[in-house]
Amino acid sequence: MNSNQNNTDNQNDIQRGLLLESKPKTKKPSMYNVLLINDDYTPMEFVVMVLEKVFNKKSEEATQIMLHVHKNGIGVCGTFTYEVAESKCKAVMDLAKKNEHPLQCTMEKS
Ligand code: TYC
Repeated sequence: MNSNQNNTDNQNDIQRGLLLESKPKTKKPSMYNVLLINDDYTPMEFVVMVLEKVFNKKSEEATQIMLHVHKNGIGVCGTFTYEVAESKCKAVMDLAKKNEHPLQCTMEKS
């Protein structure tokens, strides 16, 4: 088969939607750290509760993360895709607001 014929076949396949991607799209999504910020007023038990409820941490790990934030001023509570990180941040801020604590949560590209 000459190259002209081959080309025509490809064009026909494209028109009929038959050609497969030569490279399958396997792009990984960007990931985002969700960070808790320390403050002087939010009770330690409340922060631990938030880490258990929002980030599904067991009480031992939740306590470790809370103490890390308490000592260092900031700490990572988890790494997620953009939409999940955004929703976790919102859940933390909603709980803090509802309970009148100044707890702050933010996210950064990991
Ligand atoms: N520093 C707070 C206290 O002494 C506890 C705390 C920890 C607050 C982590 C916020 O993200 C935080 N009660």
